[in-house]
Amino acid sequence: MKPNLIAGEWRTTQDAQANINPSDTNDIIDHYALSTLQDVEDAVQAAHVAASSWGKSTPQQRFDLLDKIGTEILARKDELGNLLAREEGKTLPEGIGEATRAGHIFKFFAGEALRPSGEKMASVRPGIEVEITREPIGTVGIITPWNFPIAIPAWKIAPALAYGNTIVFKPAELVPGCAWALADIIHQSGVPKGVFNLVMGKGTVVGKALVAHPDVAGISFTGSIQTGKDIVTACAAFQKKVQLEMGGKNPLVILDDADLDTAVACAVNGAFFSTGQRCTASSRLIVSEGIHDRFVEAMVNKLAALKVDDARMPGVEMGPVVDEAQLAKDLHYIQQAVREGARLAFGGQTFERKTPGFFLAPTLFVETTNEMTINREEVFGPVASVIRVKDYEEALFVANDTPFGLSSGICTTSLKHAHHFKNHAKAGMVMVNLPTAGVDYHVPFGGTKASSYGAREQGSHAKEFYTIVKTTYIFAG
Ligand code: UN1
Repeated sequence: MKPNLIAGEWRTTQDAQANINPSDTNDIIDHYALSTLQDVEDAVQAAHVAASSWGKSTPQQRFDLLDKIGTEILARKDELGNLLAREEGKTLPEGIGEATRAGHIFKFFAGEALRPSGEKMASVRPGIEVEITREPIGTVGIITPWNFPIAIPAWKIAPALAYGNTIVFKPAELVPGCAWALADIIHQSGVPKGVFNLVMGKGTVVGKALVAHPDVAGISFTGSIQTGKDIVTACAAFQKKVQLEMGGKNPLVILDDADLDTAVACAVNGAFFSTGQRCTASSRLIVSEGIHDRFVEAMVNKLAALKVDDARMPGVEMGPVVDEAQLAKDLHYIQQAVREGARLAFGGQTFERKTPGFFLAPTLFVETTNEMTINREEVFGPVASVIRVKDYEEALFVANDTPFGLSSGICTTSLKHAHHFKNHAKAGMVMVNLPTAGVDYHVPFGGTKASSYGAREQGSHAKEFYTIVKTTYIFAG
């Protein structure tokens, strides 16, 4: 059994959970600790005790730790990428790419640790000086989803450490493998006892206890909308800082003047890479009528040629769905779309491969309206739908007509439309001639409306959540 990391020690639990490969359900990667409330309590206590000394650690100490972790992740990116592909079902290149991203994130925040920011100014009163500095918030609970098993933990853990916080990390139950490997790297890199704790297990046990614990000062969560809503309500009652990243129903607008190859490449990548299991996935393809038929034909040809199989097989372009429950959810949405009158242009069915896995064909609907359930709710699978529109104005209206606001894309060669879209898209991120998914690691990430809540993640903006401002007045005589 792979144990928890609590107060600098590896601790097993009585119960364990199996980590199953979604490309081959006969392949059990390992068993991982399944924590009790006592484990959470011990981890929070350890983090709480460690908070004062880590909060006063020097920028050099933090730089050295984060830099070492980043170096180790990058040195082991192939192995970590392989583990990621095996437990989550991303293709091997995607898995290695994600591990590389995690390494870069630690390197970025190593640099950030050396850049503590502050201001000093005169008071409005004579003889007084004012200083504005930032302090760590204390112990943070980090709760992460299954779809980015190493990058999302990295982009929460690295800034938490860089800005002087201690951590209790609860990874998604479906992907404890990468979380454990990352914890092992952090431990071996010399993180002081109690500064970083790993507590694996169920959201209903571990997550819930972290949210309610009085010694946890903040929660950073990425995951489903319902859980996010529950967390924000609970955090408000405890006056905790909270940062949420949740769903998306991201539009990709394709105008008549778009370069067709670019549009198809953006749509295939955005909607189907990582098996569409990204909150930034391009699930609504909003296509103007002059290019509509050519676009749909090119998409269908592309999807027919897409190689879907075991995530680690060479040349595979799309791996399986993550598990049986997610597959059932995807199929439910597909059936509902058909019932509501959407026309299936490609896919819609599961299929068999050599190994028993959760394989679903890339699925494209056409003749859909923005009111259909398939265009309102997040599927989180390899399913996209085309919405035909008259012109740019209608496209912009439909793009913004959603409860979500994470990422919004447009394919066009018109500077006028690209510029207007950039200024009027109601989303936290805008992509021009790029897929809605796939972001850099050194700039802020986050959305508007139902997609996000609280301060932005990533880049130097991450300090807004992981620090609190102190204003000091000094009477200098
Ligand atoms: C990306 O598109 O590169 O859960 C990142 C998600 C997002 C991360 C997307 N939080 O899909």
